Amino acid sequence: MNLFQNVTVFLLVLTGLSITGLIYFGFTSSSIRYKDQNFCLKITKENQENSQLQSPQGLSYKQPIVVRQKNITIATTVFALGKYTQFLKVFLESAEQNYFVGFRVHYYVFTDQPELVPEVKMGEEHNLTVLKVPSSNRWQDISLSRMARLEKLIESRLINEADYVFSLDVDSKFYGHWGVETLGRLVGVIHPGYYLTSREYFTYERRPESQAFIPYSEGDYYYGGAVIGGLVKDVYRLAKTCREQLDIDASKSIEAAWQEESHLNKYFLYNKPSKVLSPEYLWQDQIPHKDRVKILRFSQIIKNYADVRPN
Ligand code: UD2
Repeated sequence: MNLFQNVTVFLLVLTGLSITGLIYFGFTSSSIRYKDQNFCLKITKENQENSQLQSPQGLSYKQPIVVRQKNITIATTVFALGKYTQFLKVFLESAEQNYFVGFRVHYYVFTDQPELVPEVKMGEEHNLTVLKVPSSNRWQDISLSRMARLEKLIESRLINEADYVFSLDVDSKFYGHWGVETLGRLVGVIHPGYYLTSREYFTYERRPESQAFIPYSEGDYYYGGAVIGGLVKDVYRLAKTCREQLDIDASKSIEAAWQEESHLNKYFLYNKPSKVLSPEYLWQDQIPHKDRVKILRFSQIIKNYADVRPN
């Protein structure tokens, strides 16, 4: 064999070995893949066999209902004494368009002149009870006596008659929907005049002699006294505590800067509301709202204090 023949033989042997090697590796790697697949298939099959998600017989049950109205009663107290009876018609008529429509609502109207409570057509499952109370010649007394009256009403009736309770100012109008989104254990609303204000400018009671005292370095929000709400037992605790604090102040001849609203703010500082409503839920007609709140829901109507208050 010459050199040329030797090289040819060598190359043929090398090619043969390479092909054999490739076939071998190809086979073994595909068999590994196959084994892997086999393993995976086995796992999947076992999973499927053990799966709780499979129901070969099918699942037979009623289609769930997305929206189900809660079977609840919302008591709503409103005070209209003296000339404030004139606000009842607009308050009630606008409430009937917007306020918990489709839910059971029971209004309790406290007034010194039951004969002036207007006839307003109530929606389905909406009722109104008029409760006569003595007149008062100081508006401050009317405003702050609401806590004591709310406390008594809850004790005597609401504890058995309602799930939630709201106490609302009567000199107001509903402009938009007010529904279950406002419900919570304890509900407060941010006063429309103070939602951009830093706490040292809040009109909290600043005299340490008053039970409503809040120092300048404390406070979350300035809450409006026009809207208080929540579960009956939580509002009861609030009304009872504020009434007790008001009594202590009265025994010391101190009246907080904003009557029961000051005590409410003190209460909310230590007993945080579980839900804080935005000023959409308590605006004032005299403040332009377009650039500030998207939806106006409840707003104080413009009134001349000198004309409507007894003092
Ligand atoms: C603020 C509060 C109010 C209350 C008051 C305390 C807001 C928007 N308003 O409103 O809730 O805390 O300060 O001083 O947060 N009322 C009568 N007859 C009267 C006087 C008052 O029925 O002669 C009742 C009525 O339900 C009225 C409520 O008391 O809505 C509050 O009195 P207000 O509206 O005169 O008090 P105001 O506007 O200073």
